[in-house]
Amino acid sequence: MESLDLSNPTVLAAIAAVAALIVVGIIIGLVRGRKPKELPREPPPPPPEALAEEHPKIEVEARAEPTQPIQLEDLVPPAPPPPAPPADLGAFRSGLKSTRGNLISRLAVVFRRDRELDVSILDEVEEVLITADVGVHTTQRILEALRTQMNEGQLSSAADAWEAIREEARSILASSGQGLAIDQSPTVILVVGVNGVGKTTTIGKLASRFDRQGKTLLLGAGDTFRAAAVTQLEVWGRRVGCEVVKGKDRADPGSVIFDTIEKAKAEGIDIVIADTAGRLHTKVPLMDELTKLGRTVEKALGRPADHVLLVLDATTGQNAIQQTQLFKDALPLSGIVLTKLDGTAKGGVILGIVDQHQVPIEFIGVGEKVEDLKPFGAEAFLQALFESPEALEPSEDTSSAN
Ligand SMILES: Nc1nc2c(ncn2[C@@H]2O[C@H](COP(=O)(O)OP(=O)(O)OP(=O)(O)O)[C@@H](O)[C@H]2O)c(=O)[nH]1
Ligand SMILES: [Mg+2]
Repeated sequence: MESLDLSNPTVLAAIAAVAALIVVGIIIGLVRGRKPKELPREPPPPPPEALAEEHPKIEVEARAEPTQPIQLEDLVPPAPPPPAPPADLGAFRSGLKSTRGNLISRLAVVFRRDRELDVSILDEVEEVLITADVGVHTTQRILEALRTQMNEGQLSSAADAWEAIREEARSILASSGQGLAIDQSPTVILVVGVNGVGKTTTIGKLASRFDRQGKTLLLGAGDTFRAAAVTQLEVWGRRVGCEVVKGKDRADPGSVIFDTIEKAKAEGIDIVIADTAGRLHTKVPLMDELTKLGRTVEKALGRPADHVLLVLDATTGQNAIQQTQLFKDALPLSGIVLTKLDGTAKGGVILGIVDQHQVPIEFIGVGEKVEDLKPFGAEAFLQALFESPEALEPSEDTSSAN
């Protein structure tokens, strides 16, 4: 075997190349054989849903071979729309403007923001509620609720006490504003109340409301005390386009209402609304006459009147609470219409009437125009009356207006 000529540069270069190859091979072997060092790992990519939450615009791809890209809306239910403001809130706001000045603004002064809550505040609340015609009975109920919650440590701020009063009002009014069921043909509505409270006007406004709902109507001129009362009802009848049944001058109201119901039955009329007198020309007390009228309706209809609406004038304040008692003793009242809330500061009387007599408010009158009769809505009433946060700001004018 021929020996290598180490002086030959070609041979030397070949040996160097082989040696270099061997060294590289050894290094690679060493590196592969070593346990790999733990390197900090990148976090796994977030699931598509998480990406979608961070970036709502990103379309989420389904993992398993989607045919259609899934939209975010498919995964996240849409947010509920904000609650709509109660119907007729504007009318309640303007109708209760003076009451807010009398009741709420004065309460706001009692509950001024920086004031410490202690039992001495109750005397001031009592004075405001009483003078705002809420009535003794209901004032005591509200004070009792405040006292109990204070003693139990549930009220820590003026805003809490404010909310407690509002809650008590809400619970008093819970049964009001359910609406009049019109599910009999004819449905008979008897309208009662002392003279001048707005009975005939309310009948006209109600008739117009039902007419717009497509109901057929017949009005009964049961107030035979004044000839003008019949004429007034006839004017409304013409305006609405419905007939009015009337008797002779000073006729027996019962006979007029009997005839009205008979006619409505014969003609398939949807609704009978009967007017009544607020005072009488006979020696018979009004309440006895009304009780008798209730029996007459029952005789003609085969059942008691479907609705007996007591009309009360809000400007009479406490008197309205007493009137409710008198009429309640004469007839089973199904609801109250509180008129003339516009321009009176005595709207707080609503709470007293409903709380003391457990008769619901069904409509309020906030003006003389036909559209000024509004179905009572407890939420609209509370919102318009207790509107916050400005309701908590003491009002400049806290004088009691009427
Ligand atoms: N401002 C205002 N006035 C009203 C409202 N409701 C009725 N009135 C007015 O009150 C007055 C008396 O209304 P009427 O409907 O005649 O009262 P009534 O109870 O039928 O009276 P009598 O037939 O005498 O018993 C009228 O001038 C009406 O326009 C109301 O909600 N607001
Ligand atoms: Mg009248």
